Amino acid sequence: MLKPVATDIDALKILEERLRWLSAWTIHHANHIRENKDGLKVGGHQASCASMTAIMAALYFHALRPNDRVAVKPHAGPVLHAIHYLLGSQSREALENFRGFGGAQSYPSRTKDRIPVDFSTGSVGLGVAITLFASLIQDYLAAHGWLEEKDSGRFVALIGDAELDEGNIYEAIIEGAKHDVRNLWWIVDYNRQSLDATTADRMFGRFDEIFASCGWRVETLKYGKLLEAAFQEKGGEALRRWIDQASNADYAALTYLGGKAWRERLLAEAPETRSIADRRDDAELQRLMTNLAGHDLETMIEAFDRCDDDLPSFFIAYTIKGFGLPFAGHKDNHAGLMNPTQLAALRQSMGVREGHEWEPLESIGNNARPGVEAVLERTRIAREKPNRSFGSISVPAIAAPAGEEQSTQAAFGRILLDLAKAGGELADRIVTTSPDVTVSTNLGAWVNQRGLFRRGELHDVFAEAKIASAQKWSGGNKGQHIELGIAESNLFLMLAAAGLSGDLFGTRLFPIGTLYDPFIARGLDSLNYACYQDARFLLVATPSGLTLGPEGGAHQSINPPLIALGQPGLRHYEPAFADELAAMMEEAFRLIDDPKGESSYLRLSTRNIRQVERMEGSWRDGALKGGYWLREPDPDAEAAIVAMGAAMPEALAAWNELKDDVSGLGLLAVTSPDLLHRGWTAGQASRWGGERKPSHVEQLLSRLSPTAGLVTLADAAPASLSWLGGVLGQRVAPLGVEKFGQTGSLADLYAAYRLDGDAITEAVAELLLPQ
Ligand SMILES: Cc1ncc(C[n+]2csc(CCOP(=O)(O)OP(=O)(O)O)c2C)c(N)n1
Ligand SMILES: [Mg+2]
Repeated sequence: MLKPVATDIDALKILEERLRWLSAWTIHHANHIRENKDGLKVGGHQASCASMTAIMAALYFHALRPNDRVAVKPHAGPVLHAIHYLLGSQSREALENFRGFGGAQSYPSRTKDRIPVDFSTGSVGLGVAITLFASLIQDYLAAHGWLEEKDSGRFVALIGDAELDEGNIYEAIIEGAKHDVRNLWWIVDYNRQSLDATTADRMFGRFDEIFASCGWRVETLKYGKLLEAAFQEKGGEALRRWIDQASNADYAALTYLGGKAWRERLLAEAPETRSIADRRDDAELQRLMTNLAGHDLETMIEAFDRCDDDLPSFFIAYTIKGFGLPFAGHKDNHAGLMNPTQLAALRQSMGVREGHEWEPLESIGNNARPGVEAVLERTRIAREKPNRSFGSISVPAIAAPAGEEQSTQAAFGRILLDLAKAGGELADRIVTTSPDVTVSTNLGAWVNQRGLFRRGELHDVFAEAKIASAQKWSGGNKGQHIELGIAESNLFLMLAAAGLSGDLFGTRLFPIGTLYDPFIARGLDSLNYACYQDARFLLVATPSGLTLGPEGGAHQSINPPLIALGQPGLRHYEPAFADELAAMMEEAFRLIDDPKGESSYLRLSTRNIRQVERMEGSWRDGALKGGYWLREPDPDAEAAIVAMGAAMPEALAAWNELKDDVSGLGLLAVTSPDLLHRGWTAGQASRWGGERKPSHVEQLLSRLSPTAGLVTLADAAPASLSWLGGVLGQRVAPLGVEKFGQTGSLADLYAAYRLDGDAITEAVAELLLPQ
């Protein structure tokens, strides 16, 4: 462990003030000085920044080590930019263009910002929790010999107090406790203000208990040094008592009102504090009463230095929202912006000359400068964005499992089993994870081969007692499956963290997460969050749709293909056959390790399907692009059946039934509405660029007559495929599921929801009727 360095407190205080100035000025500049071309409010959060500048100064300029990684509270983004500006790694141009196109992003962004951002933030709560999963991934890499213990770092989350209302935080700490998580620092900017108002007093003391009961060290940092000293004066105990019983709203309001108001209130409610108040003028009293620990650099540094071990630590740093700004403590200050007069007053009070607002070390006198520069020099965080690690692992060809009849879910399990047995670099880099549905999503055979991951040994008590079971449940340091509790948000955050392993640790993993398709919705924002920061993984959602028959409506997914259609960074594939699945898995692995790749989502089913015979291999290319003609149409055919995934047997049966009556009838197998749609829009865009490139879907559909009718069929929302009519203006009869499912045999359900042969026949007939 590296020892904490001694830091010059005076220099830190100067840097803290610089951060408060630069963050406020960056936001002010974007709102009041930069030309506003469209009249849109630009916005920014000066109060949320000022609340954290001391915490961040102590952290970045003192406590952080080179391998530590931080998720910054979204609304403190400008403070992070100011830190890098002082370190020389952020440009003035980017700050001048804060919240503008190509400028510093409003909330720290891994992909869009030019400074190194360890974790993107924005949707509150998620940035907090991902640090926990990243720490688990660090342990995983260390246990597998890909990371030396000495190169490991701490994972830090800077948290707004209202962020603590997000449930995903508690799901995460429960999971962390199970895995004995370590090397975590979660630091709460406890200003007791949210967006709308001040926060509930009733939570006082509760957060501490929750974290402590999950095994965390809790550091409650309430008073700064000035207050601690005042408590030693005559009446000091009364002052402490009064502060401790003050409500959040009262404290905030008095902060806003200032010294005179503090004096009146203290004298009225705690007359013993008179001598403390009398000895200070209004400005000094305001300074004293707002000297909470989160604004006191010494207190923060001592706390950080104290926690120099790997125990997960929860710091509650009391702060004032808008500290040092004219709207400090005002309940409406969340999005509040200083007006030009207020900004000018702040500028003058900080000794910043007009016209010199952007100078990094403006207002720092010659005596102080060397100390400040030395602190900046010694700061140990990375200045440059690290290279992303891609292209290091070769992905072998993946063969389809044999079997005349199989489900895509079973084939998925089989492919992983084959990989596990065959071994090789890809197999060794795969890490699987599942929220308590490992066995029921067919990961069991893989886990039997590769074991569960645990720091330390996990004994399979049942196996040791010789109780027969198909599933081994033992593990240890070398295991490759991380079992999660039933919290889908945690699954996605784990995939996000594992999917960033190449970026965070320089070692690429191939994460595969499984869950039931309908429960994607449970963790949707976390999934979006994972994609937003370009984490790479394979999501396998199974079973899906009505094909679960007897499981009933609560488990039959309807809309995930639509979710996937609208989700950037995630490629949806829905195979009908095992050979398609094998091709898609190979492609998904390749995409994980490709700089221009993305994550993939496979929507699978437990329905056993008779496999088709392939005469030649051209289907594969089409399947990876989103679709291919499973039964070729005649040129200019007037009708085609278009089907996806598990509904393929009905489509094939209907095609056989109708092919003699409907001349040239084709059957289009759609393997990815997502890719077809993307290709279509990209084709449109290329047209505006002057070069006309017909997309894959246009090429497929132009095999039919322009007046042809399409019967689309999906065990999912019909809108997944109905849009195909818009590509060339062909008519569509969309079949699919639009109402909640229920229990029943597949035949019953397909009849009731009109996905069966009769429905297809009727739809084809209707399309062929003269218009
Ligand atoms: C999931 C989500 N819901 C709502 C918001 C909108 N929002 C942004 S900040 C905020 C309040 C944050 O308060 P707090 O966490 O206490 O931060 P601070 O007081 O430090 O600004 C809200 C509701 C969001 N960014 N993310
Ligand atoms: Mg707050």
